[in-house]
Amino acid sequence: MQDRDGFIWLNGQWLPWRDAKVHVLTHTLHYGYGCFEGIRAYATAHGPAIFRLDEHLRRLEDSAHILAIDLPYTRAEMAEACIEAVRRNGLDSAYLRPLLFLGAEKLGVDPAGAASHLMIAAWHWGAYLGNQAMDTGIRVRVASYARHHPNVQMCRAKAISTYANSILAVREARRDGYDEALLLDTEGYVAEGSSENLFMVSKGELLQPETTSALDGITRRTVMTLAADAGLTVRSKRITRDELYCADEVFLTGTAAEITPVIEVDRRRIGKGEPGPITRRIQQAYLAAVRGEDMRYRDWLTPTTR
Ligand code: PPE
Repeated sequence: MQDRDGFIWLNGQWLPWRDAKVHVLTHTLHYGYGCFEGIRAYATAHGPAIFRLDEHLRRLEDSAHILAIDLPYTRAEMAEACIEAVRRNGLDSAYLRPLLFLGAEKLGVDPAGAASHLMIAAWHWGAYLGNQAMDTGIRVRVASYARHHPNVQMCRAKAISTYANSILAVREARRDGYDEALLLDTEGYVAEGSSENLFMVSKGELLQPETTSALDGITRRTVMTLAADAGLTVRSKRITRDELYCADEVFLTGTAAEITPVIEVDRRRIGKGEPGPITRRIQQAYLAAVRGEDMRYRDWLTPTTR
């Protein structure tokens, strides 16, 4: 990632890509305390546009608030930097990564005295789980690791430290020949994928886990709106793994993963073992919205062209 042309925004300055470095005694590097966002910009008929930028930046503010890390930039300043990151790097479509971290001013678990630093980078990132995944669907396994109990780590924050748990789970899944891991909460109910929220379809109804031990995903919220507008009912409830095995359809949602169909869970075929009709419908509606092809959702797009 480091050896590229382009520019990265760090603490209000545009640095050449290869010079955007931190010191080895950076607090967040040692203790994993910080938070971030993942945002996509899509090619539209009016040039590259960022999808739900304000919601993502608001969640970054919420994450910083939950972790009690000072975020020394306004939403308008961060939005401008995101727009400029797409523009300055000459991108048609992009993945944007703002990250708030604590610096090398001091070490020791208590971060008092370490300053906040914010970086924003943008680059081209294709299909998250591979080109085939969106089309033919993926195979997932339930992880042997549980997702955090809300008193261990608060999942509403998109905290860096959540991802050690995600990494353990995804490596276990890949080692065992699966594409992605699914984490249950500490009581055994479905929480989320290693980096996606989950939906299941049962008897024509869309069901999704409550987000006590999962990130309140923006793609998830988008899907709820798209589904409601398409006349589908969406309900949040506790979901057990056996309910999932018997679902008609399952799919994962995330900024990076977009709408990825799941065709197998723990070697049990889901539905007919191929992406189902409701999954396809949601996928098409999502892609039309992010590409600016559906006028009803144009407010979700921030143009990056002047
Ligand atoms: N849960 C987790 C744990 C998660 O990381 C993501 C996004 C979601 C749910 C979906 O949230 P949203 O993007 O707002 O719909 N994961 C980001 C990071 C992926 C990465 O590998 O890095 C993402 O999709 O951008």
